[in-house]
Amino acid sequence: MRYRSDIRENEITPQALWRSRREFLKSSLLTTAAGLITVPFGAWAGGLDASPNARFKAEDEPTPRDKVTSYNNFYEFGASKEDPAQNAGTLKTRPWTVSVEGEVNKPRIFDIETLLKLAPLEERIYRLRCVEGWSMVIPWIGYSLGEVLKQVEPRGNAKFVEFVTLMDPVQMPGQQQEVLDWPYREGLRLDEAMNPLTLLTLGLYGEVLPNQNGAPVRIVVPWKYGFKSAKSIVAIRLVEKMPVSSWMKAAPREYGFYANVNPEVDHPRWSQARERRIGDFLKRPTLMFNGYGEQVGSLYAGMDLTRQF
Ligand SMILES: Nc1nc2c(c(=O)[nH]1)N[C@H]1C(S)=C(S)[C@@H](COP(=O)(O)O)O[C@H]1N2
Ligand SMILES: [Mo]
Repeated sequence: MRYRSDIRENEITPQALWRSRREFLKSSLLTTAAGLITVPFGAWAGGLDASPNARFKAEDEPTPRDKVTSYNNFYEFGASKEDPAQNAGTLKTRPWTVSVEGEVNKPRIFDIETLLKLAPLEERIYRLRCVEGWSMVIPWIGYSLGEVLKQVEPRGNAKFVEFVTLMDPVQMPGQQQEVLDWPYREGLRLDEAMNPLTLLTLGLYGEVLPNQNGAPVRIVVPWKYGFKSAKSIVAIRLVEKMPVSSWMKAAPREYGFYANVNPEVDHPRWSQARERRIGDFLKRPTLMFNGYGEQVGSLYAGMDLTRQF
């Protein structure tokens, strides 16, 4: 077997490395007696050991890694898709803490190193659907957000969870422009946040998150439009009242709190019936709840999804 340090930088692309690593994981699954396996990639700076979770694996072909890391929305680093990859180098991801606070019995500030070890890291291949009409398929690394929430013991009156991105106009020069009400804020209902699909995300394609994808820690909510998946978060607040997200504040008619992917409810400026998978030529139909209806449809029983968009 070959270790990262045996392979010369120019020999293989990161994507090929991810593939060979996946093959390696498969073969060790067959040969390891213990259920848990440790992959000896510690020498690989930036590498993360994660076991693929087959329960959360979109069958779609993953979007090439270079697209995932070069076509981004991250307004803190500029408004065009190329800006974050070019500008996010100013973000300092160590040291980093996430304060989990509010209506909880045991508020706690988690160091990023603690978060990396809080629960076994899983690889989950999720579809990501942006409200602008494009989508990707991304092999994320992380674990269910519920693992963190149960540690702080939410109180009975906690009904919503608010996510807050770092506020630092020097590291995040986009915050010097009043594009949004900074810091970027998003939110979920507590039952949505506790749904196992909601991922506390620390990496992608076998490595720690690149800055442009929300390093060192972000949320990924795959049945909602991409803007719900807040990047580079420093706080998770359990609250009684529905938080007002940055996008709701900027344009309440366009961005609702729920933002569930729904091909039947159009955005005022964009039809949501179809989407372009990055890399594809033709558009494909958008799926209700981005295809995750079986896991999350019951959360919205009885709700009028045209009004609570
Ligand atoms: N803090 C912050 N988080 C953010 C955004 C942003 O501008 N700032 N953009 C959102 C949008 S619109 C999308 S589509 C996804 C894109 O995630 P990706 O670049 O990792 O694909 O991030 C979301 N999270
Ligand atoms: Mo988006």
